[in-house]
Amino acid sequence: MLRFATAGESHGESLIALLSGLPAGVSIDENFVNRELWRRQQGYGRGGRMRIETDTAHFLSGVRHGKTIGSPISIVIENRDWKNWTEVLPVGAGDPAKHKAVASPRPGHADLAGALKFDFPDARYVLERASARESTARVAAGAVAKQLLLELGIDVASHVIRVGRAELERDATWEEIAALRAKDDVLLNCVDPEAEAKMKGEVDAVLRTGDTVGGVFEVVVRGAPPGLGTCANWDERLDGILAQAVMSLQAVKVVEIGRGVTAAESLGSEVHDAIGYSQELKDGRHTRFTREHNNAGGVEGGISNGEEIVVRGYLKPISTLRRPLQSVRFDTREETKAAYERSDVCVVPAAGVAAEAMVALAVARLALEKFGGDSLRELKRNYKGYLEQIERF
Ligand code: EPS
Repeated sequence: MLRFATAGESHGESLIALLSGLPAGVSIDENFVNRELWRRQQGYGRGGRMRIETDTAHFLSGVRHGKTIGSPISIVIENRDWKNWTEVLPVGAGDPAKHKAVASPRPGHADLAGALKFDFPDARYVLERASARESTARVAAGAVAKQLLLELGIDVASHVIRVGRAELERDATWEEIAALRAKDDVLLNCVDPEAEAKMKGEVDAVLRTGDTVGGVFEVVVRGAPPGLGTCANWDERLDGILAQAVMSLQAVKVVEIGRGVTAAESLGSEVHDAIGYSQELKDGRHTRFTREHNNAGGVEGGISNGEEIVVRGYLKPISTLRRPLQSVRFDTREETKAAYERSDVCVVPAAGVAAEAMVALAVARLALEKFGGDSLRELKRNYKGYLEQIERF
């Protein structure tokens, strides 16, 4: 079973990803992993921290001579900022006078709920782990999962479709979305320059007013076969698994599969994707059954149906505000302004990259469960047999 976990605090020494259950023989390109980490750091509206960090994956185990060997993969990503925090956030007792407490919880962050839960009169320890910095480790693990999926011809990409009130008002093709990954000047990771300029305007407006802005990203999986996930059990349904994977990302408040949100206000005849048939297997498709459109986002009955899997994440605005909201101090119970340390004002493109990682990990897990194999050769043989079966269906 493909499993992964992360550890590490935002301003601790490093972040860690531990990934097990991958077959042996998958080529791992460290440059690919580091490019994914770089992509997560980009975007217009990111804060000062991204100028400090150059996130780089250091593989400790599980990969030898550039290939997985079937043992657990551990990856360390150094926090360069740690050197500025050794005295204020030491592992040992340190000097309490130098500790950097956060006593004015930020509305919207984990500060208050976490302080109450863990019994800290200081939100520092809570925010250290709640921070979206943790998604760095997910992206490293996801980059490994993506390399496995690419061996099966399955690719995952994302783009931004809304920032604040600025929206991409047309559909994007897979080619447009996939091409964004090669860009070295990521602005808002939008396929349409005009829409992207409007999105930038939304970020500029909140930069001026000391506020923050959220938005919507879309993750697309290309090349997935029909049959991942199952209608048999509630906790094995693909849509439920994708929802948890993406909803678990910091600041994501809604996960939509396909056109789920607008489907709620539409008629059945307008929503469902009429079925056709074509003798020819086009564009790397695995089934001859075709669809009029893909409002289902590639998932029906909790099972992938062979169309592109489309998952959208709706992000609330970042909760650290330069013009802070009202709060109450933990120590004196006096009214105060919420704590402010440097922060991002918009992270929608970065969240999209983190969501790609989560979706890749979920799809890789389900593919391994369905096709199995301790080596890539065995997995590919099993996969080929299944594809032949459904292509003949
Ligand atoms: C982040 C690193 C953090 C923030 C951001 C995400 O750096 P710092 O707290 O040192 O400025 O930029 O954190 C949050 C959005 C959050 O809510 O805590 C990163 O690497 O993505």
